[in-house]
Amino acid sequence: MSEQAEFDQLVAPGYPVFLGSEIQQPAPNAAAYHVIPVPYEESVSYGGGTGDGPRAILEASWQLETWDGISTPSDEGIYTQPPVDMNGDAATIVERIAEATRYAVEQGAMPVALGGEHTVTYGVIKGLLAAGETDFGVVQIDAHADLRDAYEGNPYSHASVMKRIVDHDIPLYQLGIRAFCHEEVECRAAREGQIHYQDAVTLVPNGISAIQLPEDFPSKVFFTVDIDGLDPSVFPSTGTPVPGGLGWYQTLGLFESVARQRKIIGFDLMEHAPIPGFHAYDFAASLLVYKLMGIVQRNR
Ligand SMILES: [Mn+2]
Repeated sequence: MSEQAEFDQLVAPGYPVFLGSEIQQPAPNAAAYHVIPVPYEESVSYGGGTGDGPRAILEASWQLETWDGISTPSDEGIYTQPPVDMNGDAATIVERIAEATRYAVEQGAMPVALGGEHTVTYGVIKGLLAAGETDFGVVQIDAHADLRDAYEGNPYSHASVMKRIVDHDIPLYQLGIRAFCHEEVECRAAREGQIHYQDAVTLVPNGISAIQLPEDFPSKVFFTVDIDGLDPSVFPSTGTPVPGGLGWYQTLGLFESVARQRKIIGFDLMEHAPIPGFHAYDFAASLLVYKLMGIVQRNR
């Protein structure tokens, strides 16, 4: 594709630096954020294409303004890592994702992972643990609970990622869920006090854009955004879209309400599956990533 020649700052063939049209790639230890591209697509259950998500988000980021309308997150330094190597089995790849995340933390940066399917988040959480992070919870925006112990026999399925995480005794707060199975409802019940939630049926019809975390929720939060948590009218670019999802401003508001109450130690955007010819969704995904950086910057 000849358009690729326009990208003069690449971290690997086809992988432009995030916002590389506006900023120079800083040294890894001089950035507040490490963008980690993870083109993982293995356990897809319906529509495919998440493996192309990180590249599309990075390309679209060259159309962003550095001023996000309120502040300039890029002033703090954004370093884009090379994409995580996707050779090998799921367990191997999860370990590599963990290693990339640990490297980000050790360089003093906040990991910002771009998927790829939601399984990637498990690797990021393992990386935070390996880097010595303790006393953190996970807040999840998603259409699906992802609490199955395994899906189609695969414990590394994107439909099981939150189960892997709560199995590490990490507290979880779920937002926008609207597709479950019985096993997932039972998992929530069995882990009352560990798993909290405000489902889409509560948030969306009532226009709720802020939550109050429980008092005993950890002081630090990793925030995972499955793009299908937003409504398909905003992001049809995902493998398993479900109607009745969160709006754009509602998503930003929910994230900000958490950032005001707790220290955000990283976030991710998963399950973006570009639709060829519809670059609006790639741009929206890159804008969402940048807006979340801005919220982190202003609430630090
Ligand atoms: Mn998910």
